[in-house]
Amino acid sequence: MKIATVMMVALAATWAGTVRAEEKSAHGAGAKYETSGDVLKGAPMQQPGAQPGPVLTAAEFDKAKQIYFERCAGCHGVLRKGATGKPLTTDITRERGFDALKAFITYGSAAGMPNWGTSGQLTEAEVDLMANYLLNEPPQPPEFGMEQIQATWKVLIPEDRRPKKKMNTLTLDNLFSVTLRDSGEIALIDGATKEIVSILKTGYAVHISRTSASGRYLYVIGRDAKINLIDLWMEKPDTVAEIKIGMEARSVETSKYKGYEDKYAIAGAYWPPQFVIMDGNTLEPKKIVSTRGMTSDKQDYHPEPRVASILASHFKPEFVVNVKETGHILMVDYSDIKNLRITTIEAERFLHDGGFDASQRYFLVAANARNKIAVVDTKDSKLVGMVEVGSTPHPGRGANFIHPKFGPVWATGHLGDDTIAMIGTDPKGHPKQAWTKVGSLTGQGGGSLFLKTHPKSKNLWVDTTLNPDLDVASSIAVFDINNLDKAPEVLPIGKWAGIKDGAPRVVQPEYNKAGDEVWISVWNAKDKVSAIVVIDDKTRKLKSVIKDPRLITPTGKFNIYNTLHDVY
Ligand code: DHE
Repeated sequence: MKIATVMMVALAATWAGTVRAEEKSAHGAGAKYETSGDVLKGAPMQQPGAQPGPVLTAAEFDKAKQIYFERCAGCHGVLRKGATGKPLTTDITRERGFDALKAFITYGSAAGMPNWGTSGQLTEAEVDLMANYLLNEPPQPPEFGMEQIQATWKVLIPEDRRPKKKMNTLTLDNLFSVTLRDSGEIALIDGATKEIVSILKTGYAVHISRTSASGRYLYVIGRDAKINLIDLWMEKPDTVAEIKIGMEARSVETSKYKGYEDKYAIAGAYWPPQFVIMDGNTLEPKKIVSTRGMTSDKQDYHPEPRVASILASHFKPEFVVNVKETGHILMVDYSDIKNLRITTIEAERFLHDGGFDASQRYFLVAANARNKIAVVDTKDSKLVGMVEVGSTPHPGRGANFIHPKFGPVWATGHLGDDTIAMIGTDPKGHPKQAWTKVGSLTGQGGGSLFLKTHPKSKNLWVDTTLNPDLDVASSIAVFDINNLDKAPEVLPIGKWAGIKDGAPRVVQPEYNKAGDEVWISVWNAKDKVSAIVVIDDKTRKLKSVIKDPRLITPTGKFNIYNTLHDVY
């Protein structure tokens, strides 16, 4: 366990290294985790003109650009100004020189740089090419302003031609929107029958689904920043509007405050660094806000601060927008978007994912590369806590439950170690514990991405999707909330799925509406069989396995009711 944990610390820093070389070459599921800039590799970018760096032919430039956006941009940034990886601007690379860069790319570093050369993932010629590429100025992908966004906007079914009431017999509250990552689709699956209701074409590798406040509309966003607005009231739910809000994106949300239900949608982009507010019913783009600016700590300019998670406040007409590289949490007041008011909260750099506490007043978000959780009071729009946790926290939206001793807590797992940190969230009833780490559970290992519970459940489910040991990655740990000292039960979900071929990993537990079933994805490579395994929450026994040739690379699953009401 110890060795595996130490390995994880180094590997998680790269967010990709958890995958063994042979799985990488077979395009195993875990190989997909690192932010790749995959979409940007094909974007038109001018090769910077004459400069002191080595001359690259157009073909060499194109190849190096592709490698850079597939393998390096996620950590070092599109413009190489640095993110979780070190900056690689030419003032630095030219000072270091070709030989040092070549050695660095070949052998990697203890700080988390993968050994691209010695692992065989890049040939020696490719390593040379990349060292030369880094000695040249970085090319810049195009901007994506209102003109470009408008040009992608389509209302396929105008509002006056949409149904006035629900036209199908689906139980929408218990419908699941499932990301089919590598087929560019989502599946809508009925929670009771476990049958696929329909498969809808979407953007490239949808990241998340979110539900409008009325429960009628579903918003899904692809990595290529394409949003589909899906009307669940139609006889056969389908896309009624679509738009692209940038070139790379991960987050979408919708206004939930009383009086603003379904009124606005918001999406955040990785490139260009911006968020866009849209009409909730048509996706008509209304306002683009750039996130370029100063970092919260050193107050240095950052040219590409990506927009990570976005949540909708239940206490004010505000969106909570987390800006990764600057470490600012923006409380964006949508009550008057012509005179937009934004409260900028200084939090911590490398904000990523997070969710509300059980009262839905406090928002907890991971500053993952800083091993911290920032806590914002969404009623007062203020930072109220900064909690040191384990190595590279990754909560998804986290899990809320009642700790037998410390009362209400919110928990996160970690990529870099085997712990699950519990943070007190009850400033009134348990003021001493509020916004402190009250305890830590020991899970199966590092590489955890998501954990989940439900107000009606006594179980806490923790995945270990990116653990290097495939047995660990394909099983899930279940803790008894009433007896947290007890070791977790480990359920071999991958085995229960009965998949013989490939290296399937288990990812993202999600409850049904009643809180008595847990749905878990068994995520295999694109050309292999994947599945969703449904477990009875009370007995922890297998209830059903959803398998279908159309279920290609299922990852995130979003129960309509739980997503809408922030139940987790
Ligand atoms: Fe995610 C949430 C970014 C890789 C599955 N992911 C998020 C959020 C962000 C993010 C910013 C929060 C959105 C929100 O709440 O508004 N994810 C990134 C990356 O940058 C990263 C590391 C690399 C990349 O290139 O995308 C990455 N994510 C992955 C995966 O490889 C996963 C496991 C599979 C997949 O489908 O791509 C994955 N991410 C998810 C899921 C959520 C998510 C399922 C939503 C969890 C939830 O319960 O809300």
